[in-house]
Amino acid sequence: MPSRAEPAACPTLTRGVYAYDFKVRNRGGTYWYHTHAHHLTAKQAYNGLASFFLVDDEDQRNLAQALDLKLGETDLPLVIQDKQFDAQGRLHYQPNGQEAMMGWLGDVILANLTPNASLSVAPRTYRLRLLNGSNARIYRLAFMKGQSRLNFVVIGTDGGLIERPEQVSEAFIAPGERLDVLFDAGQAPSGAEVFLKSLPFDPMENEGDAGNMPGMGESSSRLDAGAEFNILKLTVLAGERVEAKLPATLSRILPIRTTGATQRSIKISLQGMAFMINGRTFKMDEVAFDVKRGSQEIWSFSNPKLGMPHPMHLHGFSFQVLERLHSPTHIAALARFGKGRTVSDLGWKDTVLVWPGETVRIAVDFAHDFAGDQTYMVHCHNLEHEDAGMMINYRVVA
Ligand SMILES: [Cu+2]
Repeated sequence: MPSRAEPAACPTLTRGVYAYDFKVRNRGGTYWYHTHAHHLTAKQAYNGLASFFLVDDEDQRNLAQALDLKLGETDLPLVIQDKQFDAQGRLHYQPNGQEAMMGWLGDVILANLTPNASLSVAPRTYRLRLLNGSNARIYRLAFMKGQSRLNFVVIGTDGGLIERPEQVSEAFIAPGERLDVLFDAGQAPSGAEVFLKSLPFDPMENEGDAGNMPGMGESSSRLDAGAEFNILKLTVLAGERVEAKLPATLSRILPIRTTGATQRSIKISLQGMAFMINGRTFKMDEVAFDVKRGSQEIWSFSNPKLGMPHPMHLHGFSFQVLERLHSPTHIAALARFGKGRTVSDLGWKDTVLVWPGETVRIAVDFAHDFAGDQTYMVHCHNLEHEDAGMMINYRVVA
């Protein structure tokens, strides 16, 4: 059971200890945890109150064995973040009106808290467990050798391994999302430098009036949303090439039963200077709607054309992305996986990026074995949006 220790006396801070004790029921996968103090989430997470939470299971162990992967050596959790630093090298976080509304962007890209990160790699396959731990920045990931894009293989998303390895040459990752990928460093000659980069893209942050509010200030970041930059440099070492034999299947994912599922519409809107969900802004003690425990629902997230992308995140339940409708061209171009879905939509998800003009349909199974009614949240994982109230409570009732 959680227990609370007496806070130690401190002149400026109240310090305390809280021992969490809970059963991990998640599938194996790359998870993370972070602060969730309302109105303080963005600042606290930005300042470092977040970390990985890796869960193992049989599928994960089979994969590690098949590809001879070792955590910390050839299986590398990698959190990607953007920060701003002041002249003294201290973390800077001071959103103006514009940044509080659009989200805070950094101009120094960090991979595992390291600027200009680099790694020497053997000519073999590596697993990179990518986490977008940024407050607001979206990345369009690719591996580049000079001007050529090298393929990589997506093996997992937010809630663990997907069904089979999927080879791609780029993928989007939004704040809160994870993308588990395999990269064969042996496809480049020894001595080659390969960059994990974010390719340029239209961030769609200035659709309509959003982002053009007069008198709210400019973004303080010297690196615009959608800009191109390096994240991690891989230098391929000499050595014998080891070619991985990828398993044909990684895991089994049973589709959530959707016949007879309740349909629910989750509408994003912009009112004044705040983004809202179903016309609401977060109130701690207000429940937006009830869901019947054990039921299946199809939620349709719709984002108006006038606005910006929002990574929508559910607490309590992983979900499956069923369909993307009315996607912008740069997303439609990656929709190789049926029903408008991209590789980032496969498997079990807890966060899904919804672009301006899009409707994204997800299936959720609200089965759980906790006693009584349970309240969970759905919110935007752009942390400035979340803090500004782009969050609602929903209750799963017995
Ligand atoms: Cu948002």
